[in-house]
Amino acid sequence: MEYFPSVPEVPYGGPRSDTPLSFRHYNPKETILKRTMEDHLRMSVCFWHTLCWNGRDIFGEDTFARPWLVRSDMEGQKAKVDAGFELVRKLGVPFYSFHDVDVIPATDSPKEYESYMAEMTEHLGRRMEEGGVRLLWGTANLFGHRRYLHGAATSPDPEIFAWAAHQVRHAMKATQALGGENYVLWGGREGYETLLNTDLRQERRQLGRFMRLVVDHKYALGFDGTLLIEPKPHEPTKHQYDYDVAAVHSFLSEFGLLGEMKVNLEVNHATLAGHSFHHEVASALALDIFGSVDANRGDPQLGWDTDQFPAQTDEMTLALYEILNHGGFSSGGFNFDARLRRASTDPIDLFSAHIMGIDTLALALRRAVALIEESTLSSFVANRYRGWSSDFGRHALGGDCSLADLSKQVVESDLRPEPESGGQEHLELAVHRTIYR
Ligand code: XUL
Ligand code: CO
Repeated sequence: MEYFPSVPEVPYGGPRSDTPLSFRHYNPKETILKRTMEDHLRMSVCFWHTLCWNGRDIFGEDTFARPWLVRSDMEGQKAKVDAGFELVRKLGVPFYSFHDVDVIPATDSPKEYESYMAEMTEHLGRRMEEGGVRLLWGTANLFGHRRYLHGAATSPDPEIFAWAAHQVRHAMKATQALGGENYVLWGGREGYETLLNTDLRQERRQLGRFMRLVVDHKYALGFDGTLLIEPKPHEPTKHQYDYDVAAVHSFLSEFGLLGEMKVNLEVNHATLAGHSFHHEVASALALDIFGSVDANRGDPQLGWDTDQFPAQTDEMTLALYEILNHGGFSSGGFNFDARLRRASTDPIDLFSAHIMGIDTLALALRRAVALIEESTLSSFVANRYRGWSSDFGRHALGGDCSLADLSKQVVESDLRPEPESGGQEHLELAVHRTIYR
């Protein structure tokens, strides 16, 4: 069955294309900086919001009436997956990503869960082979079921901790069988609602133990993908332990997990943490834990995670500038963990949203490459820190000098350094001219 019969495969039409369902900037096989656009961006359709959400919110009922959501049994789940692969194929995107419960019927039985996962893994594998589609990441949803209302790894009940382990075991097995390049852990309810009932030390210890079990299991299984923690400061909980890149880095280092896990950065999670996305990307790269991206955005007038499809070329250009300067993605990519508005009920809206997101990233890639080639930023930064490669700078930073030695040198050489301009407006002008040329 075809779910989007009126939509053809979306073509690249060039920067002046007026065909609504076409790309202006995304030309997957075009080579830029020695890689194809497809390989630079590694884009992925996310099954969760895109296929599973029916438009329901806390104020109102379902609005989308998706034909693939009519049945919730295994046949219904397969129909949903088939709609997803049709979308992926028509968009010409190389990857998809999914949560375990996005693709299997709901069940409280541990055995049934396991057999559903096995059956669906086979179905997904067939569809991937037919469509030449790859898996960017798999994950287990450890926040939706009511058993997780107090958290999964951080639940006060060890039996719930064990159920979370059960899900991760089978979601990772599916991810491995499907050749997934990453496995994501987002701690949706790993945090607290009130400190009045919470033992922080105990919960952090449980989370550290859980992550260690996950890492050990990865090796036991021989899964060679990257494990990714997805930081988010709050929502649905009041406070999440994986607040932002800095918190995740310190958590990994506290529990001896540095080198074992990286981060999956979501744009609007950075916004919710009070950071720019640029900050989170640059921080993860500087701390050597950058892995992958969930590309979406918030709404300046709404305080919650609206997960809108990306359209902000300037923000994504700066993120891509950082990523390219560090050699680009390895196992990661850009995943559209993004949602339509509830009133966008036409299935065509799903295509418009993805086309806008894909073209935003493609244009941002082109602009980031231009920023690299025109080199105003890189030469400014290199010049700004030039003193640190002089003998004096190297001695101060890494040599065996003491604080008192530095003080003596200041006196002996009668140092009276003059600070130079930070050039912020000069650099902002260069960025603006490159993006809006
Ligand atoms: C929730 C979110 C999740 C994770 C995977 O905000 O971003 O979709 O990406 O569980
Ligand atoms: Co996400």
